[in-house]
Amino acid sequence: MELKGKRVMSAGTGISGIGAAKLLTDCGIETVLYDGNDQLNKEDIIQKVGAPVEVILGELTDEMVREFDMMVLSPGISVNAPFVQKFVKAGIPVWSEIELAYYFSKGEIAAITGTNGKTTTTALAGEIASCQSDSVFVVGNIGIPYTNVALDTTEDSLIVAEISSFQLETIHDFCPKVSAVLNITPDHLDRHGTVECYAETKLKIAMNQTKDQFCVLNYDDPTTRAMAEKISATPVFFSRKEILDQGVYLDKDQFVVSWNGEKKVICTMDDINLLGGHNHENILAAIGVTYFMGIKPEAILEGIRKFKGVAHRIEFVDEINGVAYYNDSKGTNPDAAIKGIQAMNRPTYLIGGGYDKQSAYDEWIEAFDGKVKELILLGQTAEKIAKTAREHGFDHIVMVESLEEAVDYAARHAENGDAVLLSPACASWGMFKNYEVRGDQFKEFVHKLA
Ligand code: UMA
Repeated sequence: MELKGKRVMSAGTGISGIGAAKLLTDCGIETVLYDGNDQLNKEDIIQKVGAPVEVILGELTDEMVREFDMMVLSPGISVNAPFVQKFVKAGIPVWSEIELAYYFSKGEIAAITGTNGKTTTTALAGEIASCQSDSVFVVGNIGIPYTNVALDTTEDSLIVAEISSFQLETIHDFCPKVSAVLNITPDHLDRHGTVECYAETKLKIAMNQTKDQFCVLNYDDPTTRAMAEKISATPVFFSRKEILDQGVYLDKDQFVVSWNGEKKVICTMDDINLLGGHNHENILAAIGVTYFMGIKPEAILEGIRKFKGVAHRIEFVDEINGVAYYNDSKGTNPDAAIKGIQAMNRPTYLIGGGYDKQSAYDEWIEAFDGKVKELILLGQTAEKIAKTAREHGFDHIVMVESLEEAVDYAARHAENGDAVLLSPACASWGMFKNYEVRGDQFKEFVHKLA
């Protein structure tokens, strides 16, 4: 589709909507920014774009909708939102901001999705790619809209993108050289309805790929393993439990690539800085992604040695009076939070709760494994989590109104040798702008204690 001469709406005025509007205006395309929130300030929005764009806030009439040739959708807005459905019904194309960035960008793409580990895997794959190429862009759900860099890419660029299910809902031609689906556990069910529908949306990452392209899949996860049957790309399995004839695997302390009869040891446990089985999976996946992007084994090893992890993911904050504080604000669903509590090796004051994504918390509570001294709950899901915890026989529960109160409570009660872990098992929305703000505030409160 030719975009020149079209009138395009960029829906949402978060970083994605602004990024998309900037890209469109930079390309000389008539752009209108839209947000359903009529309390926003138009001047502030225009200033963020840095170019004169029209801004519409609040209700959209059918008449207004008909004036557009296309809409670019921010990930935070569901394709089922009533105003988006007006576009769909009118036959006006709706593009994910990822699709828009893809349309304008050059170079080769590695696109990584999955329920958990995608930020760590993306950041690591980016670090590795940077050891071989001077033109690497790490973008997407990780926090840098792909649209922000699309015009800076060249034929030689490597784009490493973390892609969420939200961003995949409205892709059309988006086609990475290497895609990856790391794992699937229930998440975002408030938006996707069922886990089957959520998994199907995730698999769209490979829908345009062909045999000469690759899709990296977790062999140990039955859902992603079965995906190999449904794709046209060449599947590349990774496993930390089994030795694979063809794929990437952990053999005792060695990370190995085995492909077409050739075996290469990429690195050993001594080379890595990330702890926990889930991180071994992330490393295997990042090796698979970068190896099939054409990165040389020496550069993969160098990147793995350099990489120290990402913020908000079981991030050590400080030790105060013998109590260790960890920020796992990225633990935005029960499965991610399970990894958080599993990584603790001390009695733990666990801070949880937040926005309700209709998750079940049973497995998270079961994973406490006698380690949780007290569960400190806040937010919309506090009552639901408390009820589930009691059903599982856990009743050391404290309810608080704010994150600051949670940190204060934990600091007053924790003893030398304990840990305090923020790992909410819930999204931050409603109380915080995003998980980064929640994690930053947690760190600020902890630093104040010191
Ligand atoms: N809005 C409407 N109508 C609606 C709903 C929302 O107009 O019906 C407006 C809101 O008023 C708001 C905007 O749309 O102004 C929402 O924008 P957004 O939520 O897409 O936020 P962005 O700042 O653009 O951030 C998005 C991702 N956010 C979400 O997917 C919710 C960021 O992922 C991502 O980093 C960023 O794009 C860059 O790609 C965050 C996230 O929580 C980290 N992701 C989820 C996750 O990791 O679990 C998927």
